[in-house]
Amino acid sequence: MSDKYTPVPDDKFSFGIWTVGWAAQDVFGPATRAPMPADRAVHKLAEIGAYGVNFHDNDVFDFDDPETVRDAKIAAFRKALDATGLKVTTATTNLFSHPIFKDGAFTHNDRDVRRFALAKVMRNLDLAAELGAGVYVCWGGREGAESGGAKNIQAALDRMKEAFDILGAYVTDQGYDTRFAIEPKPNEPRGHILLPTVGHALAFINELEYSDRVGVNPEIGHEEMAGLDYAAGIRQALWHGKLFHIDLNGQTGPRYDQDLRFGAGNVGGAFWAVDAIEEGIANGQYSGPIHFDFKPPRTEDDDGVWVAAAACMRNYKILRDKVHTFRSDPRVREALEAARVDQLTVPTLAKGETWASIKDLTVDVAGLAARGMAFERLDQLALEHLYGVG
Ligand SMILES: [Mn+2]
Repeated sequence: MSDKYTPVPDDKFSFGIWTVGWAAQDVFGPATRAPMPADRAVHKLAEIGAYGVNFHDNDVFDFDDPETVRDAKIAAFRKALDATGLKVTTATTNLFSHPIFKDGAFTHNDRDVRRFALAKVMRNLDLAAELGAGVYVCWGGREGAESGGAKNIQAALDRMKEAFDILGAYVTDQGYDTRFAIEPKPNEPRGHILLPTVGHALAFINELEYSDRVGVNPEIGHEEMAGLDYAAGIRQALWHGKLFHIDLNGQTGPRYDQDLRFGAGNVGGAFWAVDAIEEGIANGQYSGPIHFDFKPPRTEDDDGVWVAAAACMRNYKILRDKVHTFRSDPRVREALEAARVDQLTVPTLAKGETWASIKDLTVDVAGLAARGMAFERLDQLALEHLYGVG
């Protein structure tokens, strides 16, 4: 059955190979599903209407595969891409699974590990460029600590900057047009992770030598784990011109990283996230894929994996529809005006004015203080569109 919510490649939906490929091992028990070769994930994703994929080096080949095995697995991956027409939108490095990375990669206390980690990234940057990935995601999952004395945070930030400066020089020297997208997360697997939120990452990027090449990849679950509003994070990243990629999934408040399918969990948050992303696309500020980084729950078999993956795309299209009808509803336009939302785009000083123009200003304090903002009417209209009665 297909309807207007059936995904098509023009929707630019993409998935991490590791999402549908997750065998569902967790802290409390082993895998409940069989391992999935990358080429099978590519074929199945194409079948359900995806446009592209993102991969870690070790989603395609194992950490310790000999060269010949590595090459054969890359060839199978490439063959599946060619056969399906799926694009490689994004790539990334696994710097967190192998025990060598137990204290991180770019900020491991052991210098030998840091040097090895950078070599591993450079090698996969070559593959990413070969396969056409424009964005290279950097999730520093193990860059952090469980205890205060274990990590010199200032030195760790020096080393993190050094790593991005080295990688910026590498892609520049190779002539790649690669852009890096830092993915913030507050905790898990480490007790505290460096660059825990979009805001921390944006401030850090300002200190980098190749800062033009570095932006952010905000994930719904990660921001919500920190108790933050994802849509506001997306909008601030857009404001800085730094939204290079997005990781969509579902989360229910601050708890472990749930990685639910997109649209599950905080449904209202998902609505406003789509609103922010669609505005970024319409304004030409975001042109990347609509990317999903979720994990089919451990309860699901192979069928359940594809049900959940298809639902991510379907839910995005359903919410996109609802956002568009919300924004074009004349009652919403009236409500926005009543809430004076448009007035915020008017500069506080008029042309030619300075601070002196307002220093001795008097206003009707009681009158202004008494004016209601009419936000409840506006938000109720949003909810009614979301509930399907708008
Ligand atoms: Mn996550």
